[in-house]
Order: sequence, then C-alpha cells, then structure tokens
Amino acid sequence: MTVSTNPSQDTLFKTIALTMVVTFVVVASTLLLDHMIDRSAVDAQAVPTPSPTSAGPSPSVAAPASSAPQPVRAATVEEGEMYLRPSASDFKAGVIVFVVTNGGTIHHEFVIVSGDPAGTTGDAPGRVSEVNHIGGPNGPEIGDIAPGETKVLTATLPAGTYTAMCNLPGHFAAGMHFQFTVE
Ligand SMILES: [Cu+2]
Repeated sequence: MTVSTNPSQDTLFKTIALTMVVTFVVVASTLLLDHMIDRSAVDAQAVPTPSPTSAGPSPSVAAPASSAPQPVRAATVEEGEMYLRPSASDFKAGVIVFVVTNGGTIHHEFVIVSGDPAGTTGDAPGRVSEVNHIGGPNGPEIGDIAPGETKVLTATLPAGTYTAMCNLPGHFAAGMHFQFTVE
C-alpha cells in the first residue's frame, strides 16, 4: 500500500518538479531574451541618437534656456566689500524672497528702490536717494547685516525695474548695487 503510493507520489512530484523547472527555464530564457532584445534595441537606438543630439538638437535645446531665463521668485544675494551679487536678476511679480548673506568684514545693508537712484542725493553724504523705496520710506530693506550674517527679505513687487543696494555712505558708489526686473 505504502510502497505503491510512494512511487506514484514520486512520479507525480517528479512530473510537477520537471514541469516547474521546464516552465521556469522557458520563462526565464524568454525574459532574458526579451531583456537582451530590449537592450540591443536600446543600444541600437542609443548609438545614432547621441551624434544628432550633440550635432544639432542640443544647441537648439540649450539656446532657449540661456537666451530666455525663466523669472524666479527667490534669489540669494552675496554682498561684501564692495559688491552685491544676486543669483538672479529677472523675477516673477508677486512675493519675492531675497536671502542676503554678508560675506564681507564690515556691516552692510540691503535696500530695494524702484528705478535707478544713481546720481541722486540721499539724506547723508555718500548716500543715494531712497525716495523710491517700495511702499514708502520704510519699505523693503534690511537695515543691518553683520559680517557672516544671513538675513531674509520678503517683498511684494509689481512689474517694473528696481535697484537693490547697500546705501551706507559711499557703498552705493563703490559698487554695492544691482538692477533687477520684475515681470
Ligand atoms: Cu555696504
């Protein structure tokens, strides 16, 4: 009884096992073949693609990005003696964030006025006028940034041309300003 059952079970198991192995091998080889065909197809496509890309389409793709930078909503500004360097100069109208870091060795400030104050007279020698301060005399500025300090200025600006500057005596004239546009 047990002797006759065991061989038939063995045969059944062997059949199942063989079927599974054959199925596995077929599936695996099919997948492997598919994979190889896919890869060779990709490789075959990949070979001609780079040469046209580097020869033709690549410059035309890069051209719009470089000729027409997208306006942004935030920028970092590095300032020091005697410079003011923004990471962007074309902004999108609305809330704009300036993250200003004083990398210099003396105190500086960060003031935004509309237009170009160059050549105007401020309230003290060596300063330019801040009459075009956005939103009134106290409109967006960071009055004091210590050496090594980073401060954030958030301003809501409509479309226009603006000047950001440090208006400590002599600093504007020394080069601490840049113009930017909001569109
Ligand atoms: Cu300054």
